[in-house]
Amino acid sequence: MSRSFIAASAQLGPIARDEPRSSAVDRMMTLMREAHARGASLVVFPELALTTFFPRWFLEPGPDLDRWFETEMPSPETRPLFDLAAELGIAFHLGYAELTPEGRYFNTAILVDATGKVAGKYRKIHLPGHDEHEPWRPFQHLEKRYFEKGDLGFPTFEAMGGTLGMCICNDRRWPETWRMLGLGGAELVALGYNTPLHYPPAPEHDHLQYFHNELSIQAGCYQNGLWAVASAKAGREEGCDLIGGSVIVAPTGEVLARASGVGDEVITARVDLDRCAEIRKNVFNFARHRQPEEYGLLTS
Ligand code: CDV
Repeated sequence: MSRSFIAASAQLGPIARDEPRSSAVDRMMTLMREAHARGASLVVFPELALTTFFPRWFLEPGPDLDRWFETEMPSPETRPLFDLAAELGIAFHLGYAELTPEGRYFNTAILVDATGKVAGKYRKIHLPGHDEHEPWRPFQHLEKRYFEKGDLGFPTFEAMGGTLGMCICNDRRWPETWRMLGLGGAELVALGYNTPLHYPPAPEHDHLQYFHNELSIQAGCYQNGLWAVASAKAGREEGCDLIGGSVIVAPTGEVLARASGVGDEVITARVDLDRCAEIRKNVFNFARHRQPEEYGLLTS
């Protein structure tokens, strides 16, 4: 497979609380068709892309919570997306809430290859927010309550003629995420996010939300010599504004494509995985220049 291809980020606008998965899947199929028509062979959908961002509400354990989770993938509701991917010959990345047969809850993303088969899975490691109801907040962020820390590490996968990795939303702010993926050989990182415009514990930073999104992704790409395709769930969702700003970033840290609005939107850019070497053979040649014996504090 060619190491040079067109990648798409498929940003989603808001998903209503009562919007069925079939509607979100229909919207994603429309975006997948558009990405394909624009020549893309990979399309990246956001974090928790099948439903509204439910961690903004305090929910009792049991059916009120479990209804937001997928117990199989594909399921009857998501199967059409997999079938369309196979028909078009396009790979995709999808974020969703996963409830395992053992009763474990994860914030998960999968990479599905161009034949519609799951080629890789990642479970979110950096879970933001809080684990108790905090009534002072205008909306909750209960990821720490509803999800267990991912148990798969930061795996990388052979796909798209190269090596791909994934991370999810808050993970993108942590240099450790990118370095683990870079050390694992990732040449492209797919990621989705739901980032509220208002951050209740530090509202003085609200105006920096778009900047911090790009800063984190651009730094991750440059410092590890890899590509990123980052996709937002955006817009006013159940009264909560989520940033857009989906981007495709090159290993040089340059933004090659950026979403312009906060609705459903496809952006594309040509990705050449061989361009990772521009950085990896030079300033960030890990084997030559890293000094891991000096980094003990990072894991102690
Ligand atoms: N879904 C997220 O992980 N959101 C966080 C917010 C809460 C800061 C983020 O890092 O964008």
